[in-house]
Amino acid sequence: MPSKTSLKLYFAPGSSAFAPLIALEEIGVAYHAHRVDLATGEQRQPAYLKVNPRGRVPTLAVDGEPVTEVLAILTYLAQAYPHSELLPLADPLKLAHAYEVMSWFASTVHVAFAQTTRPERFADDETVKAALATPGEARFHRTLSDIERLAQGPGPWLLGDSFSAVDAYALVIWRWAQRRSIDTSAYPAWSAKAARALARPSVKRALQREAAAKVAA
Ligand SMILES: N[C@@H](CCC(=O)N[C@@H](CS)C(=O)NCC(=O)O)C(=O)O
Repeated sequence: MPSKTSLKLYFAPGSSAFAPLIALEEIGVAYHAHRVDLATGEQRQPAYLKVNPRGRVPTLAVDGEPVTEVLAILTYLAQAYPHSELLPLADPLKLAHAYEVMSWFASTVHVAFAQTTRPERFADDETVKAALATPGEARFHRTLSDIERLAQGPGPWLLGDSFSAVDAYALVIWRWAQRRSIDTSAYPAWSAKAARALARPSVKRALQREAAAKVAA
């Protein structure tokens, strides 16, 4: 059914859109990658706001119909392309644990990171914005320790035996930690799982796709 579906991913390099980019590469389906230039504020321009009124990436347009939010996009891809086994769809308890982790990534880890990088989301006053950075950094660090505990679970991947959307989403956070020059060797179990994920051909292709996409392609 979805083989003829047109898929267009609006993304920005280094953003949370990396998770759906990896998912698309895992699936092996044809898609168009449209880079949104966050630095120049393209996400707040009328043309993009028609696609995603919240002015954020990622957005996946499915036959022209936009789906926003990382979690929703990963869910769509996992269900529309079950051969990719991006989520343990047949095991309700395992699936619940996958959502447990991914919704925590979206609601807590991403928000802690944004407190340091996008203080304008939380306050208008410049003093308040500056004051948010230090506790945001501390909260982000605490979430990384939580991911390390998660990574200490059995198996080569975060959900155990199989690579999943959870591993793809965790790589987003891994890159954010590196971007903030955090010493990731402090998280040995997560380091091993992240290195294994980074070695996957799909992840390598996603990185190449990010690097190759031109603004407004
Ligand atoms: N809850 C959203 C968060 C999306 C989000 O915050 N994306 C960031 C990039 S990681 C963004 O678009 N930032 C641009 C901005 O804030 O102007 C999701 O999970 O998709």
